[in-house]
Amino acid sequence: MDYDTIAAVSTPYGRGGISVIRISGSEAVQTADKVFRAKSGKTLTDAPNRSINYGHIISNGEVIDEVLVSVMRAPHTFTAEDVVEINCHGGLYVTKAVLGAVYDAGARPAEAGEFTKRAFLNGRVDLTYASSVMDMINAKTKLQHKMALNHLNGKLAERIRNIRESLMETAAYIQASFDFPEELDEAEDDRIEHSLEKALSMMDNLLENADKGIVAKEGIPTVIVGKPNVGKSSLMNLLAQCDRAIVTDIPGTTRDTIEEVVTVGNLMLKLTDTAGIRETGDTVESIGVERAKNLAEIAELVLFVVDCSKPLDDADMQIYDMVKDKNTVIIANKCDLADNFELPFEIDAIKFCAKSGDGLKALTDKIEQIYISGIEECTESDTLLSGEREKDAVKKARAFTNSALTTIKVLSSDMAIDDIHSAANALNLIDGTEISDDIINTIFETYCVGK
Ligand SMILES: Nc1nc2c(ncn2[C@@H]2O[C@H](COP(=O)(O)OP(=O)(O)OP(=O)(O)O)[C@@H](O)[C@H]2O)c(=O)[nH]1
Ligand SMILES: [Mg+2]
Repeated sequence: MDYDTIAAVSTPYGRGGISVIRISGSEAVQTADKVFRAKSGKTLTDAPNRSINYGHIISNGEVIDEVLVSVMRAPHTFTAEDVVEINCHGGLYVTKAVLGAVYDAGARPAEAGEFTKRAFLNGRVDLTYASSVMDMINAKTKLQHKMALNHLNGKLAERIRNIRESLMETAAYIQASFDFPEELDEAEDDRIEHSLEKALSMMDNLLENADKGIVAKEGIPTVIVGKPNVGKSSLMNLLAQCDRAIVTDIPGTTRDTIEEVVTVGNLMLKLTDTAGIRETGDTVESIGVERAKNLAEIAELVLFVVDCSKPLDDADMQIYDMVKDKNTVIIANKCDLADNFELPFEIDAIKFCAKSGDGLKALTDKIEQIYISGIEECTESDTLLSGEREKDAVKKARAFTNSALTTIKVLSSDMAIDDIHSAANALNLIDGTEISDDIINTIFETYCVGK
């Protein structure tokens, strides 16, 4: 399909050695020719495919920069369109000036993710690839990198394709036995059931591990709880590596919840600092305390902080009772103020000092021990669904397949065809092209401009 010609800076804005300005579309080469003067005197239109050309960018008769320009012709390019990439100097002014010249020459500013969207719309990549490009760019941990790479390599797409093909073959088989009953053996009903059951089990396998994939991508929902003044916000700041939450020696400093995504070893945590849990007459603080309790209930991981320099009291024990049956790590904070201490918990505590960071390695090891083996095994051997959208699609497909199976068992196989088709269509939402513009736009909206 022919789209208009778009351009954007594909490298981060700011000072850098070089900036890359990418132009894509049917007029990409001609547009670049309007601003480029090659040292050789040749135009880019005459330049060989996949060549790098040295010269200058000229705007209104003035030389703006000395550049290298690559010419890549359709269809074997990132977008499957003609693509020109201008490597100019990486200063803010010069980058903007070159981009401005390209716009003046007729290109339109690219929207966020528009290059990848074109790659998808032009059929060069499927949706699992397109939606993983940003995961690759955003990857902060080894696990996220591995997941994104698996998707880029097409492993998820392949699994989805296998399930869909198996469903479509089954539907075709049923249709044939309906159209030509004399040519097919009725005993083949078993085969149909077996093949649907196999599709179901492949989907179950994807769903079983979906949450691990989502957690690895979005961060483990984690909450820091404890009494006031034990050092919860100090722990938050230590993990966030910045002064995210206010820390004072006044109990009750934090009254609302504070969220930050942090990296701990090879994992990412969606971390929430909360108000210290205590009985309080202060209306605002008591709302904060309620929030803390609710979060402790729903969090996947709890970091329970106590001040080990003071004897523990009933309030500590009440919080302990609230969280002891969850994935809880107990942090014996302020160990710098305690010569020795004993804690009355059945779970081992980590000796910690949020002020100096002592104990951070032990805390990282502990959290990795809880999560990483499970997630790593999955990413190593398998392909994980990494988003709610994908998970919902498999769930839908599973429900249709299940209903088809019931229909075959209770009624007859030809009545199950519609459900089998619906199951296959639901899987299109993951990798296919038959999805609505709304969904496509939501996916690419989160992209950065230039990708
Ligand atoms: N000596 C020492 N002081 C600490 C440590 N961690 C925190 N503190 C101090 O303890 C006080 C309370 O710290 P915060 O991090 O605000 O405690 P909090 O649990 O968030 O308190 P609330 O928000 O009131 O619930 C501050 O004065 C911190 O500097 C530590 O490991 N050692
Ligand atoms: Mg606090």
